[in-house]
Amino acid sequence: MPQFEEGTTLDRFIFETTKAHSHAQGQFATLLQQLALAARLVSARVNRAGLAGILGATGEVNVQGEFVQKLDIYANEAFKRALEHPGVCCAIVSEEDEEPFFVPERFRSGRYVVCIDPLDGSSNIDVNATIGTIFGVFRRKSPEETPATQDDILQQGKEMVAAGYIIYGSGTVFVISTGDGVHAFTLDPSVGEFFLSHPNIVLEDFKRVYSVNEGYAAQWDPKLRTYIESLKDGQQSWRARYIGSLVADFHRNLLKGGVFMYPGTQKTPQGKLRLLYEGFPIAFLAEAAGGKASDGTMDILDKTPTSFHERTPLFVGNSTNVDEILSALHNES
Ligand code: AHM
Ligand code: MG
Repeated sequence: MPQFEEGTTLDRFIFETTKAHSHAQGQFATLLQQLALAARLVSARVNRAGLAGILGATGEVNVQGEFVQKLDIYANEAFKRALEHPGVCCAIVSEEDEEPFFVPERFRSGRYVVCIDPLDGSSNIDVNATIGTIFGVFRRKSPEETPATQDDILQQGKEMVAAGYIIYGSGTVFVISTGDGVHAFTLDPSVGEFFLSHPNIVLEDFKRVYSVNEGYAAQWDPKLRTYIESLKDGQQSWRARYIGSLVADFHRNLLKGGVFMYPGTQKTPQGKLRLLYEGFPIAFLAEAAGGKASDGTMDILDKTPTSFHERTPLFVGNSTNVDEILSALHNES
């Protein structure tokens, strides 16, 4: 793995990194560059949102039955358009689309499958809080230039070859791992280029910070409730941080330490987050940064989805933090 200095452009990073991967060739590099292009488009639109009068709901609901904001639609289209034509991608699973989007016949059906949440945390758009795009990339199983199949998409998390997110906050940051470490690139909007700002991110050791929506505590497994209550004894200086935007909450913990949880509840035993385009990419990044991600029973990346929009509970962060939660959940006393 080549070493990179702060200030390296994302383009150069992509070029050097994909050279080092035997599976890469040109398609993988182009795929990552196209993701970065769509990220720049979405970032510009997010920054202009208030001015352009595009805030507010369209009145439609998405396949999850949730309110769709106009920016969700823009982001979904931007990523699909960027990925459909260069001949590098065969299928895209998006949170916004019930069925996978298969690259149309007029374009070459390339080697990769992209699973994406184009605009995560969209309930935060109207309050100007941080939102993000989450993506995971698989290599297809079927031959290139044939129509992609369901088996190309429903792969075990471990099969992912890259994952990342783009965070649209006080700045726009592109966080990526191709398996060798996690690197963050910050967009300089004046030149439209991402520059390496956080090379080789490693999750901090055990940290007394937790991120979870405690509003659902009455619905949790009592063992989790007992564990979270035990953190509040006033002796251990635990802090809570939660905005309700997975990218923002995870990014904070990635850089500053802490553990994120979205457990199942009595009403929703599988929680809320989607495995293919939320759980898998976040777990891939956490592991690449030396951490761990579990659904409470098994490692997230050991899971194999049986449907495109499958949900999963998620506990992710520093390994010691996650292990402590797992022992609390499996404590027999
Ligand atoms: P979304 O994909 O519809 O935006 O929903 C996912 C978001 C995550 O970003 C966040 O972790 C979670 O929903 C917050 O949910 P809750 O409000 O139940 O805590
Ligand atoms: Mg989402």
